[in-house]
Amino acid sequence: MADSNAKVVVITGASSGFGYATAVRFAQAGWYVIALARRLERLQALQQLIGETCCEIHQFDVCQQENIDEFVSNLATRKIQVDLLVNNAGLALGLESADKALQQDWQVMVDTNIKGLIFMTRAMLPQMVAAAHGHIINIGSIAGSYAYPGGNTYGASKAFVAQFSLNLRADLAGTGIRVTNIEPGLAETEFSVVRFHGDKQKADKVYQDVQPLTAEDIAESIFWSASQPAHVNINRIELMPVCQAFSPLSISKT
Ligand code: NDP
Ligand code: 8X3
Repeated sequence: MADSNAKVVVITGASSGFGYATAVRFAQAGWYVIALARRLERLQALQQLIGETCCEIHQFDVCQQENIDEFVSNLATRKIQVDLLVNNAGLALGLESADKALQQDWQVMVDTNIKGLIFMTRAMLPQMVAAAHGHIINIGSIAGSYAYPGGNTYGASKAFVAQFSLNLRADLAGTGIRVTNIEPGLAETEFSVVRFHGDKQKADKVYQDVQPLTAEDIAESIFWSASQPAHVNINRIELMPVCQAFSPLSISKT
């Protein structure tokens, strides 16, 4: 860490999409970025872009408790105090109805979006509570508030993130620690390629003839939430592209 006064942000899922853009945004503002993800070569490219003096990278799977434990103990050994944790790593898998969805896809979404996020939070919180300082920004989704066909377990996992964020606030009242849930709508990243198990053509169709949010839009909302004065807690931000709105409730006639 070149500048020992720099604020420190830990970002999960920093190899792509929102996480990558968030790393770039915070580095531009002089923060020290700790970028985590499974794809090391992507992290290396990020580190090359923003510079080794203001970014460190760790190959890291939020579903592996050993990775979480080793990471947190490494921070403690180096006496690195984290100002902000961005729990961004997550994914949707499949868009089939609940009777046809793959159980394995549901398992991975629960392990990543729910268990990865809560266990990372659980591991990082004691140092924040001890310092009476810190901020946790979770990446939820509009899918956590609005149901759509095929959203099933993905939407439910993001509803969990929304409620977990509120309950964290309840637990952390009086500690000085802030908690925010960012709930984006349609945004073009690798999200749909992952959702459709690598089918790029199918993924491209999602963003065809529309202007979705960008990863930079989300990074900006994360940065803005983190930049408020210490006495201000942004509870949640829901944002959508203008092209996206709500469907009427459906009524199936016999
Ligand atoms: P991307 O697929 O572009 O990025 C997802 C990131 O999560 C990647 O960096 C990936 O890295 C990481 N990741 C996935 N699984 C794990 C894991 N087990 N351990 C560590 N990192 C992991 O998608 P987005 O940027 O769009 O998604 C980021 C978050 O935003 C997700 O939580 C998603 O649900 C949410 N979201 C996305 C929306 C969208 O429309 N794009 C809208 C609303 C919310 P790697 O594979 O290298 O590990
Ligand atoms: C991603 C947004 O609407 O595709 O969380 O579920 S949506």
